[in-house]
Amino acid sequence: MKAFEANFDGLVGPTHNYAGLSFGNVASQNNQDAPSNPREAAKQGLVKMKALHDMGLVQGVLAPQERPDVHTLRRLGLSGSDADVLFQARQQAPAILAACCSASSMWTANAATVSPSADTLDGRVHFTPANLTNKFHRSIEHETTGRILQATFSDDKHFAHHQALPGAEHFGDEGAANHTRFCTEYGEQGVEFFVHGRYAFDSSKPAPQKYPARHTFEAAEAVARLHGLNMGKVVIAQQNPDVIDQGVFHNDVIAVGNRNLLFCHQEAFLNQDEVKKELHKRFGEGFRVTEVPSDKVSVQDAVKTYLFNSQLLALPNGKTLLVIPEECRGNPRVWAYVEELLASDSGIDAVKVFDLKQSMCNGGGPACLRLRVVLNEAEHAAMNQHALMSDQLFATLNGWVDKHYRDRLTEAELADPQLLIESRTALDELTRILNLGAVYQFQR
Ligand code: SUG
Repeated sequence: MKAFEANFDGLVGPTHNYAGLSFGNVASQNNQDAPSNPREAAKQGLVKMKALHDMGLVQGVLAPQERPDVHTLRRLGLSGSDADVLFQARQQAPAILAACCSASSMWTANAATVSPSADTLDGRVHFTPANLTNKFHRSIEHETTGRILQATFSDDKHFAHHQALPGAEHFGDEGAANHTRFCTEYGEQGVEFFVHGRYAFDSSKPAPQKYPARHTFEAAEAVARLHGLNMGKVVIAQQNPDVIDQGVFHNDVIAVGNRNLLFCHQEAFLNQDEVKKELHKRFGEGFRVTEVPSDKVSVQDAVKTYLFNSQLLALPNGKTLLVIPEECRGNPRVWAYVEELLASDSGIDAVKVFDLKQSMCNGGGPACLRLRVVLNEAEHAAMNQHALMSDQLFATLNGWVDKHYRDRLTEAELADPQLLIESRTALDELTRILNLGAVYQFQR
């Protein structure tokens, strides 16, 4: 049966702000306290989704989360009315309040790991929401993420949903940001490639010194087991600890792959030659690697421009498109390299640039904003059709953003009880637009 890759982008939530929450993510730290523009952020994301839809690709939308998360604040001992909880949090625990207001679920590359039905033992598409344990503001996403994924892919004949891994740092799991699937045809068995930052149960192995390694080897192995993957078609590799220390907090900041192509930086992996050999061996004939040398694009430039946080897309005509952020065009070395890619036999045929500045300032590029789900025609027909991008949905969501979103938000305003009311009103309406049912705690 014909299969293809669908992209599910996270819709930016109404509380999008810059709180400097992600140690090890250089952009997040550098933009702490800058005012944000949630309306513009949401619209920049919608423009990308609509453009991909217009190219003939299957594009979906995943709803944002309920923020401020007063339920978590209550678990942490803040009490009274919702307004009281916010007020007290601002007085007593402003950093925790900021964490409970983050719109970070927009980066759906971290929502889950997804294995297509062609790779799994029971022939279903498997989803494991990522526990995101390394960052408190992200560790509170997975329950609602799981509900949104179930509401989007609800037919258990086709879709299997797992619980997130145990929420201890030993099983730190950052989801698809550290997972790539290679294949010849989407509907045939592929090679699943998991990348981790450290070993939790083996301290003899190398690890970064300055910034945290968020994802463990043990988490990667556990997800491969849960999904019923054929271990002969799985490669698990370690990220180069030195690049984590330079701000590569997820593998998708330094490598991207699709079909038979891995596009990566020369310094992406520990023992890179071995990793490439292993991928060639498991994939068989036709695997190729386009490796970018450090003297053309430094790790620093990769982190600044997010060249590798790109989407490698198979267009309906079979050509490969690279979707990159505007920051790449603004950097002469990176842009010269992109031009070289297009002029050479790189496996990349075309490039499209998007302005995603609102997300980029928090360290989220085009690839962070999307979760890839390979679907065959039957699975595509079985999923929630209301979550699929269309001319109509694009117009509806733009109108919805105009109606509910602010065009400026600062950290000082996060405790404004009106923001909570605005956010819940917007999300309540969104669940009807996307036909999700009661996925939020305030609706249950
Ligand atoms: O987890 N930033 C996100 C960015 C995630 C990018 N995703 C991928 N590479 N796939 C993170 O670090 C910053 C929020 C703040 O500082 O306000 C933040 O959470």
